[in-house]
Amino acid sequence: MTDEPWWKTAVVYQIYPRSFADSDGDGIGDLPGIIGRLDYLRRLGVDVLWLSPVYPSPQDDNGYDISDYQNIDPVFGTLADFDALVERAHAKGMRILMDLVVNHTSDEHPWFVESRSGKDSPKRDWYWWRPPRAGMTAGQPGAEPTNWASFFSGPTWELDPATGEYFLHLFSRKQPDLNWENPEVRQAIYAMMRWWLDRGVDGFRMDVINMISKDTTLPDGVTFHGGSLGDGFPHFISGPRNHEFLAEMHREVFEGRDRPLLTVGEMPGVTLEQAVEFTAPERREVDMVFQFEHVNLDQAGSKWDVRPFQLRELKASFGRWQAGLAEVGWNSLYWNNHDQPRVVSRFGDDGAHRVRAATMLGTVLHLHRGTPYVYQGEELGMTNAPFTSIEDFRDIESVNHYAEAVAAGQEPGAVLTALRLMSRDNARTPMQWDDSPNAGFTTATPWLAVNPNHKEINAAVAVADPDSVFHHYRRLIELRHTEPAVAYGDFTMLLSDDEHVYAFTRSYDGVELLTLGNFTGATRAVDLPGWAAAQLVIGNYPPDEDRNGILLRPWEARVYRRNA
Ligand code: TEU
Repeated sequence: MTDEPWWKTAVVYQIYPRSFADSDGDGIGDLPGIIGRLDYLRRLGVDVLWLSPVYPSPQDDNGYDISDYQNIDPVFGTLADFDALVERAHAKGMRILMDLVVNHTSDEHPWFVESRSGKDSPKRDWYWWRPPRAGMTAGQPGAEPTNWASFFSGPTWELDPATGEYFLHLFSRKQPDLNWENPEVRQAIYAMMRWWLDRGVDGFRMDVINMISKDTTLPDGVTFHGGSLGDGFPHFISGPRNHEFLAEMHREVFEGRDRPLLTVGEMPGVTLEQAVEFTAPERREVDMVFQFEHVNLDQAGSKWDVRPFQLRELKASFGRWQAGLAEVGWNSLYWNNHDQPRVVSRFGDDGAHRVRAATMLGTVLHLHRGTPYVYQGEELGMTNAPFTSIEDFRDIESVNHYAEAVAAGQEPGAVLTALRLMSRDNARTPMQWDDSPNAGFTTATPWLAVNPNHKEINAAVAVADPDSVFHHYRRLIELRHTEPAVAYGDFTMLLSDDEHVYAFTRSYDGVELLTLGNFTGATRAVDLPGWAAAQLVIGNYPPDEDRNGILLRPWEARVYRRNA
C-alpha cells in the first residue's frame, strides 16, 4: 500500500484558535496557547492540525472575514509565532492545515476598499457589483439584483450609496464575494497560497469552495414560504466553472511540490455524484470534500426547524457515501466542527450515559472508510452549552436569526429553544482543560462563557482516566495507524433497517472487522452469527463473557476482528 496517499491513514484535529488556549490573558485563544498544548495533541496521536482562520480580521464572523491573507491577527499572535507553531508541530510529527477562505474577503480587505472606491476602480470587477433591478431605484425594497437570502439573514446584496450599486455577499454584509470570473483574482489567490506553502504549511481546508463559481446571469431563486427572499443555492453551488477553477488552482499551486500535502474542500450542498468528480485523483481538484448530508438529517427545512433524528436515515446516508466513493475519490468523516452542535448532545446522550455515548459515536465514525476529523473537545465528550438568554450568544448567525425571527413575530422562547439545539456557539465554548474557574482556558473573562460542566468534563481528568473519552479516541486513532483494514478495507453496511444498532464490516487482505454501535440507552440483542467468538479489538465496556450471542449494553460500541 506504499503508493497510497499518506492522508488515508491520517486523522485530522481541528483547532478553533479563538477557543483553544489563551496564553496572554485577553480572554481569546492564540497561537502560543496552541504551541503550549502540542504535547497533549501528540499524545492523542493525531497527524494533522487544521487551524480555523488566524489571519487579520475584523472578526465579524470570527475570522472567516479576512482583511489580510498574508499575516496573523494580533489577537492570535505574529507570523513569528506561526512559524514557531509550524516548526514545533513538524518536530512532533504533526502537519499544519490552514483554513483558506477565498469565496469572500472582509469588506475591510484592501482589495474591497479599492473596489468600492468607484465604478472605474481597477479592482471594481474583483467583486460582484450590480445596478439595481431593472426599472427600480437603488434602495427601494426588492431592488436587489437577485432575491437570494444570505446565510446570516436578510438579502445577499448590500447597497453602496456612493455609487448606487449593490455588492454580493452570500454570508454577512462584511463578507463580500470575490469574483472568480476575473483571472487577476484567481492569480492573486494562487500566489497567496504558494506563499503559505513556501512558509511550511501542509495544505488547506477550503471554505465553501463549491460557491466560487456562480451562474453569471444571476437568476432569482424560488421564494421561501411566500416571503420576498429566495433560494440562491441552485445558482451558486457547484457552479459551471467550479471544476475548472479547482483544476487550475491545483496546477498553479500544488503541482510539482514534492512534500506530502492535503487539500479538503468544504462543500455545503454537494451531491455524491459531484463529490466523486471533485475527488477523483486523475482530475486533480481536491483530495477530499466535507459534505453535509448527515448533519442535515435532523432538520425539517431551515437549520432552525429541528426534527428528531432517525438512525436508519443516518445509516442510509453514510452507506450511500461509503459505496459512492469506494472506487474513486475519498470521504472526510466528521461529527463535529465549529459550525455544528456537539454530537454527544445531538445524536447521543449528554446525561448519565455521556461517556459511553461519546465513545460509541467516535467508534462508529472512526471505523468508516475515509479520513476522520476530530473537533477540539470532541475527544473529551464536550457537550452543548446551557445558554439561557440571547445575551449568552456571540455568533453572528445566531444573533441575526434571533433578531429576524422575533421581528417576524416568532415567539422568543421558541427561537431560543432552536438556538440552544443548533447554534454554532455550542461548538465554540472554550476548550475545557481543567476544573479551575475558566477551565484552564484563560485567566481573564473568556470571550464566550465556559461551559459550567468543565468541573467534571475536562482534559486533566480525562488524561488521568484510562476509560475516558480521550483514551478511547487515542486508541481509535492508533487502530487506524496500525490496522490496514481500518484505513483501506471495503465497507459493507449490515442491519440497515435496524432503528437502534449501527453495524458494518470492513474487509482487507484476509481480515474482517465488525463494528457495532448501540444508539440507545437500552440493551439490544444483535443477531450476527459467528462473530461473538471473534477477537474484540476495541470496546467501551469491560468485555462481556457471553460468547454465544451479542447483547449490546446501553450506548455500547464494539469492534471485532477475524480472519475472513
Ligand atoms: O461555513 C459554510 C456553511 O455554509 C455552513 O457550515 C454554515 O456555517 C452554516 O450553514 C450556517 O448555517 C463556512 C465556515 O465553516 C463558517 O464558519 C463560515 O461562517 C462560513 O463558511 C463563511 O465563511
